[in-house]
Amino acid sequence: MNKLQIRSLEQYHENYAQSVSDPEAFWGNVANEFQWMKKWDRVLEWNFTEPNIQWFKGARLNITQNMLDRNAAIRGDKTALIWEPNDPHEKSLTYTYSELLEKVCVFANALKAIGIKKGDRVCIYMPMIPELTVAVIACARIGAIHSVVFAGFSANALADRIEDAQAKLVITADGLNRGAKQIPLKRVVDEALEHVACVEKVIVCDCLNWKPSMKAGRDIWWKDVVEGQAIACDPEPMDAEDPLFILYTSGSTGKPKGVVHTCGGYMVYTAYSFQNVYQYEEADVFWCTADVGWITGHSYIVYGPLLCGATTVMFEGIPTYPDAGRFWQVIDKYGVNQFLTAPTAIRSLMAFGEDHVLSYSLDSLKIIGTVGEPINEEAWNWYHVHVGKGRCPVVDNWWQTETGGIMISGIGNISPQKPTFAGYPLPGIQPVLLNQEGKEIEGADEEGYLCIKFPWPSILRTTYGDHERCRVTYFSHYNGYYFTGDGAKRDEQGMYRIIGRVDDVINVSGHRFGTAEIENAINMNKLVIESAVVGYPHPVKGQSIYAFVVCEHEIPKENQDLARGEIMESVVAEIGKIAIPEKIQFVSGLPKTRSGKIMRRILRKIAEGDVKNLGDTSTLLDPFVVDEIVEHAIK
Ligand code: 6R9
Repeated sequence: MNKLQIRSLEQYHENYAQSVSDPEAFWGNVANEFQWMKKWDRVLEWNFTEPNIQWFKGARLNITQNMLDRNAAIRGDKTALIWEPNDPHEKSLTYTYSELLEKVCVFANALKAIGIKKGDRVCIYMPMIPELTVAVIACARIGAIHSVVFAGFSANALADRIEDAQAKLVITADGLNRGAKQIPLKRVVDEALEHVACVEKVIVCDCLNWKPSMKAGRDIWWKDVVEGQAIACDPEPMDAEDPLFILYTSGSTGKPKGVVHTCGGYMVYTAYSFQNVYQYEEADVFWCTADVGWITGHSYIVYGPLLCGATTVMFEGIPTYPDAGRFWQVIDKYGVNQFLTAPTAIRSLMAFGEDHVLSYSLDSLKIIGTVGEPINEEAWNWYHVHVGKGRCPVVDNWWQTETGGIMISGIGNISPQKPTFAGYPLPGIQPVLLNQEGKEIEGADEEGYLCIKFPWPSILRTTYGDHERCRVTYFSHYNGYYFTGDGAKRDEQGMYRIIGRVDDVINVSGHRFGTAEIENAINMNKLVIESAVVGYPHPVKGQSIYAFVVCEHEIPKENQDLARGEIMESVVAEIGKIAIPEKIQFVSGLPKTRSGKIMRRILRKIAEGDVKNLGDTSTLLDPFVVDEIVEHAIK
């Protein structure tokens, strides 16, 4: 993929200009670096009204042929995947390109043997073990659509996602390791499947030697399905616009939606963005600490790096186990050259002081990245000074599940860096800032709604089973634009700083939640009549969740902690531990307008502790509820 690499700032500007003046020529040229079973008839056809976006129309390919067969042929003995276990004393594992190809083919054949075909949906609910990566790629090999669900989600959340995608198969494990804890997974799957009818088979990988109960006729061990399978499996020819995967993500309203990415465009863009942002060179080792259950893991642990023939590290553990030096120890152990993590991880490690990071050399590092949420200046500086030793550029990668790949970011050591600024758009990305009226804001030092006015190859195509929802959510706010849901600012050099969500999405430790989704979970509790949830700034998590809850009966002070515990249980059951509100305040009513809309603006101010600036409360149905809420607000 080196041919795709931008080598200077001048070249970046040239490429960017070409990508805007002639996008078809630009992306056609990039796409020519891949293996296609049949080339496209047309590079791009699109409109943002329906929306209908098609890249490389008429082309046929298999993304796994580009990740594995092509690389196995030219660098077969190069390490493709390094797996580092949760426990540093346990043995790590490595797979060369040839070995990974074989593992994927064997499992792909196993999937076929149990009746999984092109177009079938497969739900993957697994620990961060090599089999997860193998399962993902094996689905793509045979054209089955994977839907990976992060293993921290609850049985109900998992059931919703399985049901929505109508998955035929679930792939899971007995349980997972997370620091000093072990967490059951098979049990969660069993519970989820009590409520869904579409699943025919469950493949269970043995990770903890727990021997969970297996349902006859439905559940099969991983080792048994792969037994005797052939080590070759032809890659299924796919249309460029056939779905590759579904990944559920939260928005302002309703239940999480299944974002759909397709084969051709996602391949071209994840490889292109990986190669450029991280300036990957043949002998480099790349490590992204995300979980494969999120888009960052899909694009920058699995697809992007393997498409580029890279060595990618997959880490089972957490940053603080057995101690807060774990990341740095792993970097030294493998000589990691490019490292990507989240601001929340950086902030949590900062809290342990510098000694941990100073005990390791980190000499191998060349580029360090951050992703998932806005990074504050203090964390940026700590990362730059103590991890990057002032020598490695910090690339701040702004993008979304829906965008498939990095959109605005530093490019290695080529583009300028400015703390808290993501930087310039990658070639092919045309961001604009819009004002309230939907007019483009020109000039520097302006803030507005961040939208994109032209498609790029890995833009989402639809939301699974509900195209109208995709249109309404992303393409109807401002005519002719993809709306990101983020606010941003542009400086005089044209660099972008992402300010955060402007909609009802809360970002807790880089995880996205819709306020409606959490309120729905809280309201499931029998004590509760209604609730309103807002985000407020948190020193480590970025944002935390504050819930204002109205109960059927007033809860006496001495029983409030118990009631809080029960409400948290409801959230754990509906979504998972990751969505627990940090603060729960019982209130007698919520501030509503005369038309019945909850005024979140006011609740947000209260949650932030900024009660002097509540703004205009005159349109409230009952202004007195605000006084009561302010008086008992949780500090
Ligand atoms: C890749 C990913 C997307 C939302 C996005 C924005 C926030 C992500 C960011 C960032 C500031 C960055 N976000 N990266 N904000 N700077 N570098 O995280 O996808 O889970 O879908 O979240 O995360 O608010 O809209 P996803």
